[in-house]
Amino acid sequence: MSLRCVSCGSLYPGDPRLFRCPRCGGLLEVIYDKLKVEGGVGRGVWRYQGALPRLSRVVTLDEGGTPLPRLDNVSRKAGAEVYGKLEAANPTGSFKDRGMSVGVSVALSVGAKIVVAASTGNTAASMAAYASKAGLKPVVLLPKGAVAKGKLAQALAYGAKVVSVKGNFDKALSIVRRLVEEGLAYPLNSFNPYRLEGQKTIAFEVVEEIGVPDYVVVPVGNAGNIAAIWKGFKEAYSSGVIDRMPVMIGVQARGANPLEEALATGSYKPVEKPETIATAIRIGDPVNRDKALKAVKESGGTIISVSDEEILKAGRMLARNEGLLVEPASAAAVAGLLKLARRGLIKEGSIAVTVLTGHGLKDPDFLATITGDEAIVEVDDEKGAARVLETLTDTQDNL
Ligand code: AN7
Repeated sequence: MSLRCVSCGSLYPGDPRLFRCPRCGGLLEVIYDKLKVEGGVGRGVWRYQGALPRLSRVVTLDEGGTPLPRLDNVSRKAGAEVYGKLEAANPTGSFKDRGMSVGVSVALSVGAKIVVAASTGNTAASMAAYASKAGLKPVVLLPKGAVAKGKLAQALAYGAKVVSVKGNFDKALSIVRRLVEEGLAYPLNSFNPYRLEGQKTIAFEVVEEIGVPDYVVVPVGNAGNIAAIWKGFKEAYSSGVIDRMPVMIGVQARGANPLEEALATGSYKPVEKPETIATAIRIGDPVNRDKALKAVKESGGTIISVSDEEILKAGRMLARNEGLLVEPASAAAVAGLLKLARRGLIKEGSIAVTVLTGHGLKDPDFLATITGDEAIVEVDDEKGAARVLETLTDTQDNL
């Protein structure tokens, strides 16, 4: 196992404490001498252990192996066959668990005692859960007042020390970088290339279940996941498991869209004050931008953005018409796909996978926004309840 710089191509031994290329400062990725992508035994992330770091002790909560239902209404609207990769089905309710299983195992292997991450919420909840299982102390740096309530409650419940940073996620991440440079803790943000290894298994699972889709649509925040999934497809291709590649579509929130802008203008500039209801992807300076931009360019894809209103609409549609409760960042993926379809950019009858990254229950404020108060009716007795049903049968043909 080695590390390769994605910017200058330099190669290094697989040192789990190397987070930047010593030559050019670029991001690193894990490469293997012997790569085996075919599924092994069981289900979930470690089914693909031939394509993951070999570790003496693996910390797992049986993450991965998530469902991939067909989204009938979204499909009709998009004029394509659309599936949703239900990452809410992971142990802490988001795709981060795939990465944390690998990342926390690596932390153990280097003898770390404290693990640290900046987070918009899901990384915090996930790292806290895996650290508690591993007997490590989790410390999370969260942007003050900008994390969905369920995620904060999760991180605290799993026993994390929460450091509330006056500022946004990007500031919290720059603090983590300095703490790590001082050797105070082992980092599990996605600049740690080992974490992304777990997340690439999303690609392997999709391939095993439905083959190679035409499009994979991924919400983009710090831009690690879209890069990880693309790496998964590339590895499946290079090992001969698949013979074609999907187009990668990244979706950012309108108020936090530095990568959409970078593609459109050809030059990268962070968004100083990112704003969106999708707090998970309220990130103005994505650390994995080089990997993500490379992934979408190589795949012939793009990065677009959607407004908060489009996110709300997609979230409501997923709940009301598909029976799926997802958080705003995940709804953004579906909003993005529908936007491209409206512009005629999704081929008729093609196959698309939307990565539904996190559970709706994590964000009660979002749930309140997509729920109408009129749905609750107070009654005193059976008669009152019967009247409610009668009004429904009057107005709709329910029976
Ligand atoms: C539900 O938890 O960055 O582009 O600190 O929680 O890989 O960052 C979360 C990101 C999409 C974006 N959907 O993934 C964090 C954090 C959900 C997320 C993303 C996140 P990346």
